[in-house]
Amino acid sequence: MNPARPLFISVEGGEGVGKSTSIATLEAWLQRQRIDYCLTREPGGTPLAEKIRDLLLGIEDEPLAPAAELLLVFAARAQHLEQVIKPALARGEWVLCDRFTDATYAYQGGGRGLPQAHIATLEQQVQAELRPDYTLLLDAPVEVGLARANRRGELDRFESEQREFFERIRNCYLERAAAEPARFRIINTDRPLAEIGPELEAVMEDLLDRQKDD
Ligand code: Z5A
Repeated sequence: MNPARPLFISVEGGEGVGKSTSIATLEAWLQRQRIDYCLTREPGGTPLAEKIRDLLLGIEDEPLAPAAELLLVFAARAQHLEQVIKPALARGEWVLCDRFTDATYAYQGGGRGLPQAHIATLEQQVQAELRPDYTLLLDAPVEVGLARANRRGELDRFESEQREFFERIRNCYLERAAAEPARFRIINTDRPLAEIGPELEAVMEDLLDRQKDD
């Protein structure tokens, strides 16, 4: 049962910051609170959007033009919004989304160097006024995240980029968080997991309290 307006929460960060690990903690917290929720991810979240994800992450002989990459990301998002996110919110469920449009600003904007204004135009066309209520930005130095990601084995098309690409992504995320402090919560994940879990839970308690006060 959800007490009030459902929250749309995105989880963001660069490579190997521990998103998957943290999302498991967040999901367990939602279950303990008996909050109805929808856990989903981008790119992906529907069968068609998952096919677009495969195109985006797979390594092919033909290089993917940055503009094509951007449009594919938003094509997947348009589908995901209509099929999953908006219906879940309409049912009163919280939405916990593993990456959303901040990732586009960070990867296609910061990483690939596409103009932020192009991204903002697509964001407005595809999402209208819909934005996450809160965004948890998991942050760790690039070398820490890359070392963790490398330990996982085979790298996808993004993970195969050079270190500078990931530095630009991290800087873009941190700039966006500084520009919108009411929406972002930054969690330092360059720490033992045992310290990160309680902080994530404290953040969620705070968001729940704020929602009840709305
Ligand atoms: N992308 C884009 O370009 N534009 C967009 O608009 C969107 C996405 C939405 C897929 O994302 C790609 O899509 C992504 C950007 C692009 N780039 N890539 N690749 P993804 O989220 O599916 O992929 P990912 O970034 O690789 O996330 P991941 O697989 O979920 O990894 P992670 O969450 O960053 O890390 P993890 O799996 O939780 O942890 C990595 C390892 O570190 C693992 O072995 C853990 O046990 C370990 N770990 C985690 N935390 C710790 C701590 N604190 N200490 C020690 N070890 C730890």
